[in-house]
Amino acid sequence: MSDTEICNLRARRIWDSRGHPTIEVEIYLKGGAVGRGIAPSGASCGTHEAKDLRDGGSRFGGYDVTRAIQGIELEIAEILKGQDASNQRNIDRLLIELDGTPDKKRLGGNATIATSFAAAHAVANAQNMPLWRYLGGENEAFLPLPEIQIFGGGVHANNRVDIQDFMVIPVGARRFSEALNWTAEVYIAARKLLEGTGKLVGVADEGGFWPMFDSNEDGIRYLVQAIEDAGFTPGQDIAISLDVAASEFYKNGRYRLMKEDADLDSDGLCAMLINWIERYPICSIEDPLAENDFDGMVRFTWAVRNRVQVIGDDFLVTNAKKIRAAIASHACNALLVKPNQAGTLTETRAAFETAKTSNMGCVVSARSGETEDTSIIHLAVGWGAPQIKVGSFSRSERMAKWNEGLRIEEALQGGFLPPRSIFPWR
Ligand code: 2PG
Ligand code: MG
Repeated sequence: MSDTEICNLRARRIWDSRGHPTIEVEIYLKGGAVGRGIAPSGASCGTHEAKDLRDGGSRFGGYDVTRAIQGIELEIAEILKGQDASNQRNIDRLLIELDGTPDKKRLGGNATIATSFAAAHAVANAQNMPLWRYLGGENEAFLPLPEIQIFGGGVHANNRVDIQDFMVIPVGARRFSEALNWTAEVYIAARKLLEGTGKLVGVADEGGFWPMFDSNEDGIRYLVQAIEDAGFTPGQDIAISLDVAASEFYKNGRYRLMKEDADLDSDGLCAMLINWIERYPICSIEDPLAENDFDGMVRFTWAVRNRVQVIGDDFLVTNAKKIRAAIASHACNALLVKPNQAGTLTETRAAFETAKTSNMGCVVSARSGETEDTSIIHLAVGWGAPQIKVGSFSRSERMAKWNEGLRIEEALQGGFLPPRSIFPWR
């Protein structure tokens, strides 16, 4: 082990795609290798996610991370020095025990996830392997099917529309690069379409267009049009996917949609979404109902079963226990995997494996606050996740991940997408 023994650890404040502070951790190994991990951050967060530790106050809008960095340098460094970085399970167990809280609020989930990733990167570097190969071992690797945001809304776009993400999934593509080629055409067509109607305001947090739609449904209509304008058949080549992020507009048991001027109960929102599913080529819906509307999720998933992928994001918060409960009640049929919701790689993997062994769909996901870090695509390839979402098709914190996928595809000399038969929307 001596080559992979941790001899030093450093943390620094760097800046994310929203201009907020975030944490970068470097782990130094005895054999000379170094690994770097960076914490992303969400805006539409689930209540039960691991908590970021932020300083509060007025500096940098309260987002500063000096306390979290101190915790890494004073406490985490102390317990990790001398440990074997290649024993990820042990590294993560030490982090969890040192933090000592159920949601990692003492040291911060941002501190633990950056450290956890840094350990994995350090060992991959020590073994001269790309991270995906280190995480995947000798397993036969494939590329994940991309899910790409075209229009942004919700809290990522000042609530201009209630639905958070209007996305595309190139369901007919055979290779990762082909999926991106098709997406590029749709993104360009969408811009042209919006510019022509004078509806374009700018781009939202994840790089999707930020348009002035008159209704939520307009977002879907424009997306269908953009797919057609780009020369594709909606539903067959490229399907639509929504992240409703419904917790964000759920208050006191009601769903308040500003754009529709509607005040709906759980059944009312389900009916509206099912109506869209019947009229548009929608293959996937994330967080259709609020994180604590468990019965609503069960009813919705039953109603659209075998037709649509129903993803739990805030609903499952990358937590194996919550996933088991959802599986037992058929409350959704796919998991969104966000490592910083769990706070360590080991817990993220446990969530992923729980979903996988129950034949749930799996989408590995970046956050709305990101950096140039590309670990997420390595994780998807290494673990064999069938899908990935990292935001839109612009802004370098997004493109860094897509471009890294192209490099991995080349390294795999084929890099095919998973067989269509594994997706729930067939
Ligand atoms: C989501 C994510 C990423 P955030 O809701 O799925 O799109 O957003 O990181 O703000 O939670
Ligand atoms: Mg989401």
